[in-house]
Amino acid sequence: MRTRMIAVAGTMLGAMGVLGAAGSPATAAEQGRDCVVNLDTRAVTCAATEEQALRAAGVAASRVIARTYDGRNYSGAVHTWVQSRACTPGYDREWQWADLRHTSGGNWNNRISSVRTYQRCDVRFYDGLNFQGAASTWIDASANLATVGGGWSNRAGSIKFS
Ligand SMILES: [Ca+2]
Repeated sequence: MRTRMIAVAGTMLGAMGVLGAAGSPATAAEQGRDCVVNLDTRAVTCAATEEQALRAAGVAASRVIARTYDGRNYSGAVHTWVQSRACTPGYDREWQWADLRHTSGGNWNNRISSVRTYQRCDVRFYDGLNFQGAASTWIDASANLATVGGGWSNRAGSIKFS
């Protein structure tokens, strides 16, 4: 059994929703297309390139546990998911993101087309927000999510990491 606790996504997303409404959504796109999502703090930092976003976030590249891409073959805009620890070998859900509409890098619901994982982590996608609807298998990497069982290109609304 794992003892690690995950963030209470519902509460955090509620707070994020308020922030998003109060802030200027337009600035997210202006900040850049590539975003670093810190699963510890739930902070999202966007910049013109991933390297710049990591630097702006103050996060080492060694902390990356997954990258999700807009395009096939690990191309296009990227979300870089970072955490302070590696994943454990078993599958449950060590971290999660309940609503891909809220990543500060624009609306990423139904947009991810390829994915890579690191640090012993895999990802599981859910069709709907808040882990509703169909779920994918646990995925280590896929250059074309359309080929993953059931077809997962431009489909995920929420993600779990384990
Ligand atoms: Ca969906």
